[in-house]
Amino acid sequence: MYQRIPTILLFTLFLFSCDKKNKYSELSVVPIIPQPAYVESGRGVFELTKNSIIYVDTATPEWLSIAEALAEKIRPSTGFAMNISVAQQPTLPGIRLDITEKFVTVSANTAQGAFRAIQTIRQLLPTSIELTSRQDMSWKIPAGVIRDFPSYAYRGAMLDVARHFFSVNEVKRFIDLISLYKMNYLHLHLSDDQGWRIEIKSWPNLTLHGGKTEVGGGEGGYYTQEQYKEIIKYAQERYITIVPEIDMPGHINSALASYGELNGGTIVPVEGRLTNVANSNKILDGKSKPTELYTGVEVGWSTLRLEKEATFRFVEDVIREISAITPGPYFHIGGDEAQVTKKEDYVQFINRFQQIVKANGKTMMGWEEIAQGEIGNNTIVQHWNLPKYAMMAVEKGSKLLMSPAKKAYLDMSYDSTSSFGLHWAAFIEVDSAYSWNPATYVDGISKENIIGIEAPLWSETISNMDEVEYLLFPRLPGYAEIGWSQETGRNWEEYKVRLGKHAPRFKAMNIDFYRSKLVPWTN
Ligand code: TNX
Repeated sequence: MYQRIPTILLFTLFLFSCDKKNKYSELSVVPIIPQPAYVESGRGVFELTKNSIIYVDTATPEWLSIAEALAEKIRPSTGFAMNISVAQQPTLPGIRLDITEKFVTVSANTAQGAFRAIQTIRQLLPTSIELTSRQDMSWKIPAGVIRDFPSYAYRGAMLDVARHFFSVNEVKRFIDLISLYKMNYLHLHLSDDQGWRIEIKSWPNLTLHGGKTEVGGGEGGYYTQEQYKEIIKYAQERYITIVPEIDMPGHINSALASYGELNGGTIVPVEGRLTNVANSNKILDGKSKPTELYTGVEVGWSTLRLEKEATFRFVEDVIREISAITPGPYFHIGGDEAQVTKKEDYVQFINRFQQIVKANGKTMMGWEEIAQGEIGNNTIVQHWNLPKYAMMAVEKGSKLLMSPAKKAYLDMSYDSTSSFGLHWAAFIEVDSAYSWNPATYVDGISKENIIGIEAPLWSETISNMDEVEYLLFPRLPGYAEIGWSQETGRNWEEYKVRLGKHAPRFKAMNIDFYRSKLVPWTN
């Protein structure tokens, strides 16, 4: 059966001959991250001029808004009008980007694919396309064909907005940065011992009290449900799905401080002494009494109270309210480092969370420890530390999301001189962050067991966008490439040269990146 594939066409009416040479005269040498599956250089170049027009042959609002997104990217720096016109063009077979002297054609069988292709066009155009002031220069793309498709379905990053709060605008900037590299999921860590960051209408004190501070004692903050919807919409327009996380039954002090009846007891955290609290028979203080707000960085000392009815009313209300305003398929229940929750209680918690998530129409996701529960085969287990939980999950039929701390944790310092980050798992230089394969990382696990990769950015040591960007860049493009590109031939020696050529693009985008000595940066 013949199915017409919608296309977006960048078309220049008149071609001016131009003597200024484009930096990259051949399509196959343009440093694109993530690397496309297939690139073939053609003859000549496509030049964007003031006469260029964007044609859309499928006049649905969704396709028109993608064409508009392309126009908006191009207009500020070129000063060109970039009119959009709806017209039928003969379609080309396959999902591809075809660049000739006259046309740049995007063919894709989904709007999402077209949006990803536009991120490639951004990288094919000169770096200055990212500037917001008008540049007087030529805008050429070498001719050729790019065919492309993702390796993994889930390609994500996580931002911890609980340890330090990040504003709606900061989250939008984060979304912009990950979308350039074709990532499609943003996991928001919305609660932790130090802060509760999303309005729950039926439990208002969670944010009014529990959102009041953060690590180091700053003023904290939270998103109203309206603001959360604004983040969702911004992400959706960039084909990014938000995964909300409420971390339970541990990492829950901000809720216990807000509603004492939820408190299953805590060990008073003393900085630097809590590592490896045994899972269990500790005598816990303060059951059913509100705790103090917490601004330190210890983990594993708080728990929900299993036997109180209020606990499951709370869990149901939180999951229901957030699920109702989350269009994506997943709800992440945390489940990590519940070191003062009794093992039997922990398993019961996970089983109940799973039922409640399912009753609200979502698929449960959780950190690897949830593999100890009676998890169903569509529950997603996020591997971060121990291979035994990854194996347990796969044996129960679950799929894994790969975030091994030694490789994929964006909050790990680059080396011992890094100004930000922790290093409990490893120092992660740019080469180490890039040089691993999710499909072979854990013995006994293979690609069919994995939905994809996520790079989490925990925020104990960072509190503003400059600091976020320093830890994200230049590692983020590498994680995006591991998720998107085919793994055959992946090699640091080649990648570092391609990455080095992105320095001017980072600068044009005002990204504060770490100038790793391992990368041959170009100016
Ligand atoms: C471990 S990884 C945690 C987080 C910390 C992080 C710091 C995981 C599921 N839990 O609570 O923020 O280490 O690197």
